Amino acid sequence: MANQVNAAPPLLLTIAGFDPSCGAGIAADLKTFAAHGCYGVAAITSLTVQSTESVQAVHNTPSSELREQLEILASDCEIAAVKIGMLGNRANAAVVAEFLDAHKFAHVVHDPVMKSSSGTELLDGAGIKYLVAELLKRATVITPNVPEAEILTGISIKDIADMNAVARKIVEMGAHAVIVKGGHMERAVDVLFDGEKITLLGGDKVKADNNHGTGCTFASAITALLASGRGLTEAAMLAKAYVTKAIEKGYPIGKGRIPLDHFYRLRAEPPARGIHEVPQHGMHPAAEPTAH
Ligand code: PXL
Repeated sequence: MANQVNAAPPLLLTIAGFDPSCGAGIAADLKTFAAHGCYGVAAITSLTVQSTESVQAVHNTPSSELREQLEILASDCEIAAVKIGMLGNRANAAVVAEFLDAHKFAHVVHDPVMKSSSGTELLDGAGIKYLVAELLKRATVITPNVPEAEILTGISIKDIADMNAVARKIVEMGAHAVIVKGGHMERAVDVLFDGEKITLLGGDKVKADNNHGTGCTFASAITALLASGRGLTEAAMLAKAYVTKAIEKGYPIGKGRIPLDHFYRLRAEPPARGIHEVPQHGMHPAAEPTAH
C-alpha cells in the first residue's frame, strides 16, 4: 500500500489577484477547482488589501516575479487548463501572453477583470489596450460582464440584442469564443457566441447585487469543466447552475458583501450513515470494550 501512487485529477492553474477576504480572486478560484474535483495551483498577479466592505489598496506583483511563479509551476506540473483573472497592469498582462505562447495550453479561460464592484481599478488603461490587442486571441473563451464588454468593444449595452452584437464583435476582434454575462441586466441571461452560433443561457436571478466573486467563480467552474472533458456550451450551463446555487447558499462573513458558498454541495449532503458514538460504560458486559 505504501508504494501506491494515486492518479491526480486535472491540474488547473489560476493566474489572478489575491483578495484576503477570500471571496474573489485566487481563493475563489481554488475553492471552485476543488469543488469540481480538480487540483488547483496559482500564480499571484497582485496582492489587494480588502475586506468584504472595500478594496483599500492594490499592490501588483513585479512582472519578473510573476514570470518566475509561472515558469516554476509549468516546469513541474502538467497543467490541463488555465484560468486568467485580475492582471493588474500591462507588464503582468504581457508576462501572461508570453507564458501562454511558450506552453500552448489546451484550455484558457479569461475573465477580463477591470474594476472591483466598488470601482477600484484592477487593470490599468494600458493593460486593457494590451488585453484587447494581445490576450483576447489567446483565450479559448473570454467571459466579460456587461460593463467589461462595453469597454472592450466601445458599444453600449441595453438589452439582449446588444449583448448578441457585442458577443459577435468580440469574436471579430479575435476571441475564439465569448460569454457576455448578464448578471448586471434585469434578466440574468448570458450570451455565448462560439464563432458559429449564439446560445442564450437563462437562469434565475438571485440576490446578485450583494455578492462577491461571482465572475471569478463562473470562469473557474468553466475551466474545471472544460478540463474534465465537457464541451463549451455544456460547461457554461453547468457553471451557471453552480454559481447560481453558490450565490443562493452564500452566507455573510463580515460587514460587507457576501461571498459564495463554493462547497454547498458538501453541506447539502446528509450526515454519513453508520457513524455513531459507541458508548463505553453501562453496556452489557459482553459488549464492553476490553479492559487493559
Ligand atoms: O471580482 C473581481 C475581482 C477579481 N480579483 C480580485 C478582486 C476582485 C474584486 O475585488 O479583488 C483579486
